This record gives sequence, C-alpha cells and structure tokens, in this order.
Amino acid sequence: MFRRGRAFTLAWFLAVAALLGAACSDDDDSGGAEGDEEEEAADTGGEGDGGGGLLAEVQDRGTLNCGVNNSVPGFGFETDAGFEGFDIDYCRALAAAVLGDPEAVEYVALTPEQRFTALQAGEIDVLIRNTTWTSTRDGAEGAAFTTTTFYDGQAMMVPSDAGITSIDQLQDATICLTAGTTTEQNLADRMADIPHTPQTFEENAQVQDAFLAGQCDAWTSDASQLAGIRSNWPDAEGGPEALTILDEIFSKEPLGPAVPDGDSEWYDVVNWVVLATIEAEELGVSSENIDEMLQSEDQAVRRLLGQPAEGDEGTAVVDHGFGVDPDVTVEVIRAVGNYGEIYERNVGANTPLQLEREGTANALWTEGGLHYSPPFR
Ligand SMILES: N[C@@H](CCC(=O)N[C@@H](CS)C(=O)NCC(=O)O)C(=O)O
Repeated sequence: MFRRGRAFTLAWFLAVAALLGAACSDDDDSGGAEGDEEEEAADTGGEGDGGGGLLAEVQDRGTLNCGVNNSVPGFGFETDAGFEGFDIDYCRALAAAVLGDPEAVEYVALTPEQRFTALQAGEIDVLIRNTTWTSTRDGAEGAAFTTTTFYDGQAMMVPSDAGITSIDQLQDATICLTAGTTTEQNLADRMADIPHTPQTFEENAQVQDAFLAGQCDAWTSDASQLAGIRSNWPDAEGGPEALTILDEIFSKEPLGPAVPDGDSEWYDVVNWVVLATIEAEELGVSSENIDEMLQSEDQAVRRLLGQPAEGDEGTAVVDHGFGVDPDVTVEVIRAVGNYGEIYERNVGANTPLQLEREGTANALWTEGGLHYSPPFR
C-alpha cells in the first residue's frame, strides 16, 4: 500500500509538472444546456437583479441544495449515518457561510449524466460532485466553475493477480467506466493505438458488478475515485489488496464546485468559501485554534476572519461586497476546518484512501503545490 502510494504521488507530480495531459474534451453529459436552456440559466438573477439571485433564494429557503455523488468513498458517499466526504464538506462549508448552519444541506445524489441538467434546471444550487472543469462544460453546459478543490487525473485499476503493470499491456482488454464523464474521451485518447473495448455503465455500482463478474479487465476513472472504490472493496473479494492502481496518470482532472451561469453574486460566495479554506491553511488558522485566531494581531488573519484590520482607511472590517458578512469565514472554519484538515480527514494518509498530499498538486503553493488563494482584502 505504501509503495503504491509513493508511486502514485510521483506520477501525479509528473503529470502536473508536464501540464500536457490529454485535454478533457467533453463527454456527452446528456441534456447539455443549449439555446433556450442556457439563456434561462443566464437569467437566473444575481446582483444585477437587485439581490434576487440564488443567494437570496437559498437564504429564503433555509437549506442549500447540493448536488453530490453518493458512491465514491472519501469524496461523496452515503452511509446509514448520512453523506460524508471531501465534497460533502464543501457543501457543509457553504451552508455554514450562507445559512450559519453546516447541517442545513439537502443532498441531491446525481449520476454523471444527470448533473449538469440538474444544475441548469435549478434542482440544485451548486454541484460539488467530483466534476472536472473543462472548457466545454464551462462554456456550453450553463455552468461556471469556481476554484479547484482537488487536482486529479485519470488512472487505470486492474486486478492485482492479473500481472499487469502498465497500460500498454491492456491490448484487447475490456475497460469499464461510467458514461457521461471526461473519462470516456481520455480513454480513447490514451488507447488510440491499443485495440481495446470500452464498456460504459451509468453508475459505479454497475461497473463494480461487472468487474466482480469478470467482465472487465480494467476499470478507469479519476485516480482519487479509484482509490476510494479500492479502499471500500469487499473483503469477500479480497479487500483493497485485490486491486492495483497503475502508476500512470493520463489526464488532467481539476475537480471543483460548479454553479449556474449568470449569477455572479452566488459565484463569488461559493468561490470565496473555497478560497477561505485555502487561505486559512496558509495562515495557520484551523478549527482547533479559531477562537485564539480571532484575537490574532496578524492583519491577514484578521481580514480573513472579518475582524477589524488595518487598511487604507484606518482600522475597519473589510467589506468584500459578497452579500454575506465578512466573518462568515469563521463559521466555515469552525464547521469543516481549513483545506488541510478537510483533505486529511477525508482522503489523507491516515484514511482508507491513503492519498499522500506532500509533493502533489494538492499541496499549498508554499509547499510546491497549486492551491493558492488571492488575498482577502
Ligand atoms: N471527474 C470526471 C469523472 C467523474 C465521475 O462522474 N466519475 C464516475 C466514475 S467513478 C462516478 O463518479 N460515478 C459515480 C456514480 O456511479 O454515480 C468528470 O467530471 O467527468
């Protein structure tokens, strides 16, 4: 497990360093916003409409409708106790910011094919479901992507006893995956010169059944998701050790929240909630020390937490103009912690997923990674 973890980390690092991975050309994501649908999405309000946008709607309703996954351990997973995971924590963070209550979330589990339609139709306020930001999704799906929460890439998982160590060995293999994902085109690109049969299913559960029935030689998806699925592999089927994730990462999958196009106020709130978790980590603010930090003399900390701070016009609370109070960041950090806490709690080295963060794109920029928040000021 540790050996694999290390190779995985290296592969990620190389993938990001190259920044040349296959572009995520889009999948079909059926029900894409075109024509009228897209115009409707663009008309959903926002600050230009006098505050009648999604922020006001969510606050009037008193709950946040968050579109999520329910089948990827570590990211979006439903158990008898409810929803949990990295993406779920960002739904909670947003509810804490706009409603003052991280529990005020209505989780809407969506398949890959349903997700953008649900966003366009207003069934959800935000999509936080291991969704890759691509140009066509941003441009043609009526969606606007905020800051990336998790830098991922596509990988391949095989049965450990198959003796396969590289993707190039998958000649004539049947490769299983879910439809309506970036995964489909990435696979076609990577396997362009290798004869193979892609076999698509609507949901992970179906891929898993097919895999267990011996119908798939390999399973391809975002590396983080494969790690989640592997971590939860049934003991009766050999548990996680029965599966091996090959080292090669062959695409860029920046995952993050998406909101409906055309509501810049709502976009800003969601975006800056994500950024607050990143800035908090950089400044050493955590769920453990938040009360002390409210008294901090560090002006950057004071600005992040909406406390009076020195500025161009003397000592004052910075008004970001987001439509929520500047100190909602305190509720966010109390509810879910900073980015590092969210990462370690859900997917880090001490979780079943064992995704090491150090040396990967998911480290802070100060540690050589890609997570970077513009200043709160
Ligand atoms: N990040 C990729 C893939 C995301 C994705 O939806 N992956 C599948 C495969 S693991 C999934 O989550 N399926 C869950 C399900 O069965 O609902 C994308 O945005 O297209």
